[in-house]
Amino acid sequence: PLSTARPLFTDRTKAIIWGMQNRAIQGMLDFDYICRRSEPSVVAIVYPFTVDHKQKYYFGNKEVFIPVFSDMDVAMRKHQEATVLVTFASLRSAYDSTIQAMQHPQINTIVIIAEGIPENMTRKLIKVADQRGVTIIGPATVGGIKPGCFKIGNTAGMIDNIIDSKLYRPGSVAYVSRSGGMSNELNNILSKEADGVCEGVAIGGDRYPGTTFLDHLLRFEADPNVKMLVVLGEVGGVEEYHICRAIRDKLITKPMVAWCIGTCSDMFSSEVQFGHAGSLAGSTLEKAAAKNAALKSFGVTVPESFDSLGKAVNQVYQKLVDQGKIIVKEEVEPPKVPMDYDWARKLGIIRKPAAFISTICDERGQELSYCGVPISQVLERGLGVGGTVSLLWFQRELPSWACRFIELVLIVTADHGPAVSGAHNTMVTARAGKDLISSVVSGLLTIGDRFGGALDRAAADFCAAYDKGQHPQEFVNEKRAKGELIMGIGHRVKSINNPDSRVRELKAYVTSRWPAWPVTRYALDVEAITTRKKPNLILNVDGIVAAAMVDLFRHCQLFTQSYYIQMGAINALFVLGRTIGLVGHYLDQKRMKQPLYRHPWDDITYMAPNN
Ligand code: Q5B
Repeated sequence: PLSTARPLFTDRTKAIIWGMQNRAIQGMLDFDYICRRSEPSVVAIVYPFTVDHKQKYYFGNKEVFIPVFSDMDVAMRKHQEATVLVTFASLRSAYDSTIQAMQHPQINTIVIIAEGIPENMTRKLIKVADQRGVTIIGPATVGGIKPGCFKIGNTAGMIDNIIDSKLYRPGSVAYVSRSGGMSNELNNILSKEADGVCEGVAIGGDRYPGTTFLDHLLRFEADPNVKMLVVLGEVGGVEEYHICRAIRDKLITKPMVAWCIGTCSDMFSSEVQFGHAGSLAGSTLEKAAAKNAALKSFGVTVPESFDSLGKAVNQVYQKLVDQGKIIVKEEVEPPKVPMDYDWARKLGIIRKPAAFISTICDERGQELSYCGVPISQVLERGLGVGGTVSLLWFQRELPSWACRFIELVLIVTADHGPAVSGAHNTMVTARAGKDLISSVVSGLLTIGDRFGGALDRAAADFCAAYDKGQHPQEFVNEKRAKGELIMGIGHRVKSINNPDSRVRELKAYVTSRWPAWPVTRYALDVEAITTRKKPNLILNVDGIVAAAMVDLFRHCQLFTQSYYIQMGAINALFVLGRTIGLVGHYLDQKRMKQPLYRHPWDDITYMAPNN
């Protein structure tokens, strides 16, 4: 039995919340603020799956920090002012955490939100609670609300709903219901048809609620601020008959309006289970219509249907006003709760320039998309890595011959042995004990004009010379006159006598499959001249890719190629391809547990400076 001597909630009630329920907690603090509470109602959070820390919330426009404890006992010890525990623990952990909370005499009220707790466990909880004088609201409840004092968790929804239903200040009507949704309905009805809610409790939808309708009605009967009672019952259980008995025994004397929902259950030939575990009529007695009739016979105002509940409330309320039992108070405006930025943006009432703009990828919806193409389509249509690169780099779906070329480039540039600058650096870094990213990055950092990074400049030079109709010989002469190396020409080990098979493959692909390849042709003409000077001045892998990419860009007529060249998009192909090899070299060194590398002295010429 619930004590009627003390109110469950006051404007100084402090609670501990079990569970990282940020939205619910912020909702409670917003409610506190519009009720003009001097301090937030939440003093601590218990969450076993974290380390102790502080979590930031708002109280009005001030930031407040609420401590989070992994151990409930510590939270209780440090916050002995807390008398209420609102537990969002799952149906699996709610039992243990409630039992643990009841070991602390400071806690006099526990609200259990979880649905689906086995009935035998709930009954054990109720027994322990009775022994210890603890009031349990729930399980399977949203909680309850006492305007001006305390709001349990998510009760009454968002702040605009709370303001609409005038829950920031007490009215004269107290209600009991089973569900959160129906409580919301009542909050609204009572604010329109009466002067609003004094207190409302949703006892929860289970067959064995921790406290019953009658428990709370007796509390409301004892509360001088409550002038009338509303009961919103439902099909299933015999709770409403207990109310009838209390009225008969004059334990409840305040005017009451009641309605049991689920009267349509009579229209079904078999038993119907409504939403709640407890809303199943085990006998005719438990049917909504029977309970409505019983309540009516005990003098309760029972409307014809739920639709006329508001009207019934209004009639009883008006009578109390006319009798002078309710003095209508002047309305006071609640303080404004600053709106959360995210919410305001969702409502479309504020705008702010975005810090970033992204035009290639969107992961916000149900399906990730690359430049507007859903990832499932990328896979289904076999766009491959080439197609993915074309979408994410060039914002277009390039033709299949172009995508295939990109893939060929990635394959042939993936590696060129351990001796090249990038692989060497990666291996040395790996052997120095560094991680994958550091090792790969140290290799990538060697990419430049001399090694693997000549593509963009080669593309720009071949293209400019071709466009101005410069003869390849003139181009070579001009470069020589300026003392500049021709980008994309020359190789350390490859030559016309030791041809680079990678270049041969790419050349074969371009010349046999592409609709047109004039810049590639131009680069090959340049090679014919430079190799006459020295056999290693071949069109190298950077050079063939660069020239072919200009042809590809031009033929696709999709973008200004110079723009991509300036941005480094062609070098990016080598970077991407070679990353595959660098990862391979890193893994290779680690796999073989290679020790720290130290360069041998006999491979270094030490020369003292001549003084
Ligand atoms: N000479 C690549 O040089 C290399 C000349 C030239 C006119 C040229 C050199 C070069 C341009 C940049 C370029 C990409 C440094 C190369 C790559 C990826 C790789 C790497 C791998 C992989 C090689 C000797 C004589 C000198 C020079 C003249 C040389 N290049 N003249 N235009 N381009 N090329 N980089 O062998 O008269 O004796 O003074 O900078 O395209 O990095 O596998 O290793 O996949 O990992 O060291 O393929 O060509 O020749 O500099 O000693 O020059 O030839 O002026 O003439 P070398 P050098 P002279 S692909």
